[in-house]
Amino acid sequence: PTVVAQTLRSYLRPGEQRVALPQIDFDITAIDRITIVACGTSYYAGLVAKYWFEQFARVPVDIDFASEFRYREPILPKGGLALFISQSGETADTLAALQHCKKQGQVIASVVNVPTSSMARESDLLLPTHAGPEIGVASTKAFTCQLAVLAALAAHFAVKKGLLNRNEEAIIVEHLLEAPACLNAALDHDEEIAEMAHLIAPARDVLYLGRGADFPLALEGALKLKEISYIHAEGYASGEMKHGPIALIDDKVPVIVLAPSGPLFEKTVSNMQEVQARGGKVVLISDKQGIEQAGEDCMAVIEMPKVHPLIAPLVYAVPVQLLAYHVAVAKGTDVDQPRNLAKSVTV
Ligand code: F1P
Repeated sequence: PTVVAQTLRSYLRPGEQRVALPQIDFDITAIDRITIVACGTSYYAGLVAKYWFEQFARVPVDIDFASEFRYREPILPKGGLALFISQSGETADTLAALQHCKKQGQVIASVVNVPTSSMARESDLLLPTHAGPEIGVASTKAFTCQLAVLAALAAHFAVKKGLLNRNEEAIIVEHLLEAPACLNAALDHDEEIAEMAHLIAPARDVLYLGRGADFPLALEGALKLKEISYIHAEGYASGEMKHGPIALIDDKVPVIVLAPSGPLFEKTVSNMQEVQARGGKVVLISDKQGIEQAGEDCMAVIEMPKVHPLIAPLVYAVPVQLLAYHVAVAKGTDVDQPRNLAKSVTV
């Protein structure tokens, strides 16, 4: 929460309730396509941002893993913005993709933890987080701080494009400033999640489901569990479950459902019912309203505060990170130094 608050403070002007980005020497309103490129957890932060840019700023977004992007022949629009996200700012695939886009005349923006990194130096627009170095290998606070920067950037685009008026901008800023307190409220569930971890630790496979901007959280939750507890996990868009993964469901596959209440909730409830009808054990992560509506037949529930959709991905990152952490502790794996993983993948 502290580093998310610091990050937000550097992109928002709380007194004036405005979004304030570093000086930009290009015309933001002329940008009609954004290409996001990143790896791992940073890629999932980018995928959340795709939803935000499209929803709030109505800018179409392409997104790709840097490890794919650099080996295909991507079609880049003239004058487009290429946005790179990286904790280290040194990931080889992401840096190579950045250099390719630069040669193609794209405006280069990067969201990095390290303002002196190679990616930072090559960018036209540097958007640092205030996450500081991660203690372990797996990216955690970098993710929530990246989301904080990207939410401010999406709001800035929307303001510049005239899609958010002064009042709407103030409301968005207010909600973003609530994020650190909501993250603290989410962290209060630490003990409860530690107990629940014993239900997940024996599993061989775990499925994570989410919709909209919370779908990338399902991917990130699955990645964190794989990275530090070595349990096979998959993240899916809730509505995609019936197109394949439903075949995996039985009483041995826990299904973690990330579903804040709201317009998409009903749909997710019917996906949960499909799981439960096949003996699947659901862990529902939702707010009070969602849990009252659909928590009854779940194996476990984790109650998040009710939050604005723009900050839900930041807040819901906490329970999925805590769950992965406690499952790893229950299994006795090395949380800070997971096998086979490098802090910065530079080859
Ligand atoms: C990307 C990344 C991390 C992951 C691990 C390996 O790094 O995939 O998300 O946690 O450390 O590298 P970065 O480009 O964000 O530094």
